[in-house]
Amino acid sequence: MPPFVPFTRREFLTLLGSGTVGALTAPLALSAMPALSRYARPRPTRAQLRWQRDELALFVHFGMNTFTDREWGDGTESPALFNPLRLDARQWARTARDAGAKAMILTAKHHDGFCLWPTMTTTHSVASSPWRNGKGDVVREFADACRAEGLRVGLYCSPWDRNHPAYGDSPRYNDVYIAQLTELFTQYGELNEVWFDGANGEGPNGKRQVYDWPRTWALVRKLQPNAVIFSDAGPDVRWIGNERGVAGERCWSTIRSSAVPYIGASGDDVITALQEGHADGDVWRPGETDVSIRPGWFHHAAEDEKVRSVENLLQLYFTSVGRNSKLLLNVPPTRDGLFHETDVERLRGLRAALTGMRAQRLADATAVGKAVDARRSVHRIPVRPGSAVTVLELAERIETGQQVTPWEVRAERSDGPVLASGSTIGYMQLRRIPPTTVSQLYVETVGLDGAPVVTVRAYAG
Ligand code: FUL
Repeated sequence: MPPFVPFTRREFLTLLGSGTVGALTAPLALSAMPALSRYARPRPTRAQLRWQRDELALFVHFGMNTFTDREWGDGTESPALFNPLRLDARQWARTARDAGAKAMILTAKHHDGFCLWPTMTTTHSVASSPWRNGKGDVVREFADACRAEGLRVGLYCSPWDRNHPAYGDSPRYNDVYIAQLTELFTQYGELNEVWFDGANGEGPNGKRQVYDWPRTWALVRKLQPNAVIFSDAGPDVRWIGNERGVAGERCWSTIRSSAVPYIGASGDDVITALQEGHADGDVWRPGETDVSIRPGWFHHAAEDEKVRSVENLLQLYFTSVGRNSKLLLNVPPTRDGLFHETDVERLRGLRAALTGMRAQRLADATAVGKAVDARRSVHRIPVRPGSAVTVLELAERIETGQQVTPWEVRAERSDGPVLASGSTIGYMQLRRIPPTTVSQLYVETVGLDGAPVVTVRAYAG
């Protein structure tokens, strides 16, 4: 956890003076200062903050399935099939950077057990393939390319392994898995995220593998202390509960850890908890929205006409980043080892659409707001004349936790028409509204323990 730093008086006065009009000319009573209990709430670590501020990361599903045209290999595939003749990880990284992504996560090993790096733990790897005469290392090329383009590096190494003979012999396979992760955590520089799913099956001995998550997480902490750990049960970042690209309309970064007690926990209550989190959650565990740009996670030529449109990608951004989540957008390389040109073009379009929207900013203000009572405050935000507002953006200063519930934006006055409302804000809330010409926005927020710092922006894009 970062050290506890309450507002200094100077910081408080700066906030009072920034951005809002009128509302702050009346001094905010000191009694409306955030109650101290606010600081007992969970807050993000530095790694979690950095992760969230990246907003967009690309997921790269690449491996044996790319060559067999499958989504889940069974582990019997011959390494001879793996030969991405034009593989160029710099093309992936440049595309990601140009799309505005700040990080990428590669499937170092998927469920079929084929390792994209020359591991010592099995011969089922790139070392047994014809690619680069068995001297290649996709993880190395990926990590180098990310760093060359200024991207952070993440890895996904599937625990479910349908090839390894030790799978199902739990202690023995757990040693193998730890050895694989140790290679990945020690040979490829700093990682910002390690991605785990709970996929689980039986080994050749007919027994179900029992994973050792405490040992696995301890290894990450020891070897990659700046990485966040993703899984449905966290501990740092939680799955958002679906692969459709949609976070809960209500979405807390805090969650009751008991609601998703272990990786692979299932049931409607678990999914609701993942989607929405809890206002009174005991841990800070923001949601990550993983979704593919195509129907499948791996590239299939038959899906080349089914790449999401720019408008659809923008919608995903609104329902993930714009709902206090982070977007992990999967873009699968082809058998050549390159992102397909259609995917590249759509990503460029997404970037252009977001940049275009943000360039047409009509309002921008950050403040505590004027206290109406201990928890309720109002912010009056001036809007530049000339264009109609079509998008509203609200943000909390999440360094000190997530506070706002609920909020409402009205046009012009406290009794003006409601333009948007919701129950959470968090890192960011984005809302499209019907084009509305206004001279000021009237924003009302209620904090859990006191008056939170809120940024309000409006766009005409
Ligand atoms: C799941 C896997 O089963 C899918 O194949 C894919 O990798 C997805 C991101 O995670 O657990």
